[in-house]
Amino acid sequence: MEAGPSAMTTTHTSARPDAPAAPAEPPVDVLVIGAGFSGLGMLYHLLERGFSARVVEAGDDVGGTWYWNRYPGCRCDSPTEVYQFFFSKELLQDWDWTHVYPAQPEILSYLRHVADRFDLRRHISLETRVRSASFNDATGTWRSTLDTGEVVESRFLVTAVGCLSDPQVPAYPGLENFRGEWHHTSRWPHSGVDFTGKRVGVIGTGSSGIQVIPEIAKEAAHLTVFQRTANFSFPARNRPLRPGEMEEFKASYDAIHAEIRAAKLGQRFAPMPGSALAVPAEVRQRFYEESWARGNAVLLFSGWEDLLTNEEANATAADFVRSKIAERIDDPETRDSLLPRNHPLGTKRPPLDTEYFETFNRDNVTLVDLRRTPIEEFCDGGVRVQTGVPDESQVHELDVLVFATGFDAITGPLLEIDITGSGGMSLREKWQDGPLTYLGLATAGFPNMFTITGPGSPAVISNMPTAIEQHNEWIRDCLVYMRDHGYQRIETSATTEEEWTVHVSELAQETLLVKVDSWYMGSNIPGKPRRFLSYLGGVGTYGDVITGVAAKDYDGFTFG
Ligand code: N01
Repeated sequence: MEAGPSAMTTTHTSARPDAPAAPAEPPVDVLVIGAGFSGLGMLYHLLERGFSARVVEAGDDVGGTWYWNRYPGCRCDSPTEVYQFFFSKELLQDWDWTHVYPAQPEILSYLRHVADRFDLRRHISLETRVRSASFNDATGTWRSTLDTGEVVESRFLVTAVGCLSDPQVPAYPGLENFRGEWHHTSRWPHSGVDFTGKRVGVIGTGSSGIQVIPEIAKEAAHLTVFQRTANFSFPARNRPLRPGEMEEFKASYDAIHAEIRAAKLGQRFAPMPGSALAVPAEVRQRFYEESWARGNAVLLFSGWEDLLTNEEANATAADFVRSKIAERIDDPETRDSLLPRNHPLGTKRPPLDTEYFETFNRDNVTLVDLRRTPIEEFCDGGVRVQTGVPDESQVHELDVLVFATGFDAITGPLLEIDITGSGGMSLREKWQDGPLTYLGLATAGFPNMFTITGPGSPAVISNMPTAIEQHNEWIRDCLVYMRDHGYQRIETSATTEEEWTVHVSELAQETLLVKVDSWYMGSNIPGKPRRFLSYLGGVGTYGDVITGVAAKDYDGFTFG
């Protein structure tokens, strides 16, 4: 085991859930909510710099996204050499990945290994949720109430709650009447689900649906896929790493790290300058063919920079991808429903797949196109859909129903916690028309609170661990700066966060992403303000911005 960070004092008191107790002991420096990539990395950095820290995690183990999402087929779609922590050279050298895109159990093992190797677990309370957190102006501390009834007082509150951790089940009536079992992909039973001989329905064809559908089809007696929006998907072309490949990565990690920190997507992809329309059609076609053969969304991520800003340019790539998808599907009617036509390529998060479209060529798989036959209700036997004939409906009989219906992204997990800032201001009320943040890291009126991968940061538009490490390091350095200067309190202002939020919005308005409904826009959640939630300037540029803020004595923040 590598020498772990030194043990720090943590403090807590017990209280009855109905009686908000006052903590008796001095506050812990930092309370971190969540023990996924963000929380584990944050904890490592805090302990390493001598802060006391406590992490509270709802799951019964660490892992975050990779703890909760255990559905068959679940795997990462960032290449393995970039999807990991870079904070420890020893960790990078010791850990061997097996595949270009590792499966969920492997990534979970990695995160468990990180927790053990750096002796992080003794600072983590598992199976515990933070119900509420409120800032006390008199003491300048946060007081957080856990679902155990315990109250934890901390000088700083850091949310590491993930961007896609608040799963959503559609509100069609009648789910309580369904006789079979149902599961959300993000709350998958640890014991697995046996589909053998069963009639299974999957609702949703985003990244999760596109991964789980081929796996269920191999096992179920019959699989019915309920599709509302046909999706562009790219073949992952996943494979085991070749002999010597891991050694090559290990020898190049410094260069890989520098590359992804400077890159727009935090990945080893870089868009080409110029317009897709400025080159001859044959040149475009050749590039698209070569990219397609490489797998992943290379065509989009390494393609011309106007693919996501110019509809005509985008159409050249979208037409190409549609033609490739069409080749993979035998039945003309099914093909017609599976071809994405209602949004430009890349405006919804592009999934990677393994044999997704080919799955619909199987005899035991049926596609239900919800644009033609919408869901009416869930019923005891399964899912009732309209048929297109007035007053006529049809029930798809099912034994198991799987919801791959996504998340209340980015703001959902934050607003699930009842967070109250200075003067009793509620975060839910403050953000009711949409989130306001400075750099996606802080929000005015909530002193000493940092939001890892919060709204207004690149996060979901990038390789998540790259974005997470940017935030982990920035927060660590900020706390060290405060300690060195004897500062107790940090906060941003309403003017500063307004300027940043407008900037984030202006960048988004230049793209096609704001024109479609997606979870990026919050439009998958009824009633959620429709607003692009992430920073599109890129991880490299964003890194320069937040480093520049720190270099100017945390420009945009005030200390007390
Ligand atoms: O969720 P989604 P997800 N009736 O929101 C449909 C990451 N991720 O869990 O498009 C019927 O993308 C909805 O239809 P529509 C990744 O960032 C990563 O798949 O809204 N259908 C859509 O088809 C990803 O983007 C990985 O019309 C309904 C689907 O459900 C993000 O997580 C793997 C419906 C939801 O798709 C979320 O992906 C998995 C309704 N009422 C996830 N409501 C990897 O890295 C929703 N749908 C590999």
